[in-house]
Amino acid sequence: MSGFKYSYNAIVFTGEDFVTQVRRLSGFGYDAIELVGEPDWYDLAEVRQVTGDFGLKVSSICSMYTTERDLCHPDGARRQGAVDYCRRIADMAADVGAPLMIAAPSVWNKLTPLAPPDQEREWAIENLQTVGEYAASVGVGITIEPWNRYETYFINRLDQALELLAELDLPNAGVHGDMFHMAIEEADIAAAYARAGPHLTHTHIADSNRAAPGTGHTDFKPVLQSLRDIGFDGYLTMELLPPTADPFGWVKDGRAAHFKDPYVRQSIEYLKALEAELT
Ligand code: LER
Ligand code: MN
Repeated sequence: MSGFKYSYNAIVFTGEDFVTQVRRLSGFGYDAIELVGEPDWYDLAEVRQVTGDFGLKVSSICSMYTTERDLCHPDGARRQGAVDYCRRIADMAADVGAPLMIAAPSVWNKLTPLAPPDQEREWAIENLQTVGEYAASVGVGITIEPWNRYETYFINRLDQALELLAELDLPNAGVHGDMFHMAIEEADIAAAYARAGPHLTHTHIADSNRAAPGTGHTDFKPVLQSLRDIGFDGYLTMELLPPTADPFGWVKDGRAAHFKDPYVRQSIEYLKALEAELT
């Protein structure tokens, strides 16, 4: 059995030059970087060049679902804007050789529906289908990410994401389990991953406090064992964020400095040590 592949979400590196980001991840033994789904933040030719130089891959694009990008908004123009945004992200992924883009059926901080929930669900399915077909046409997969109840009213657990997936006709689609959300919403993270089985195509890894593995109260060993047992061959992607509703503020003013070298190093060392103990 080959080892896990490790990636790191670059959101906490925002503002840093790209070479520094890639050099750090490569230096600490990562296989890949997850880019922020803001195509205008990157020079994609530079991304290809620098990742190639350092032997790093782009694992995925973490789409950013702001209120303007709601696939199930009652305003048709807004829904179309969201589809257009997702198409740009699929193109971005294809341009940098990333196999996956993250898809969320609704947007961050939408805690109650703006239209009858069944109607919003229908729009979400219709538009995920459109986005997924486009992504397939450029060789990219989509992976559906549930968020906890304080970030969305819609899809909070992996079983709900699997139900949504079953309503799509997309061979390139799967589900994505973010351990921070799962620590809030799932009864048992390892069991939820096991139930997703071959449909699990991506993970966001974090401890219960959304900090580096080993700093909170999540028990990682059974979770990693579960991923090993289902033959998960996607990326273990750290998505670590500061303990605040204003993560970008912390990143900007330097309060998130420990999410760079210290957490980049601690995360992979902690997980690789546990990985070595798996059966
Ligand atoms: C994105 O990957 C995520 O997990 C959400 O919490 C974004 O707000
Ligand atoms: Mn996430």
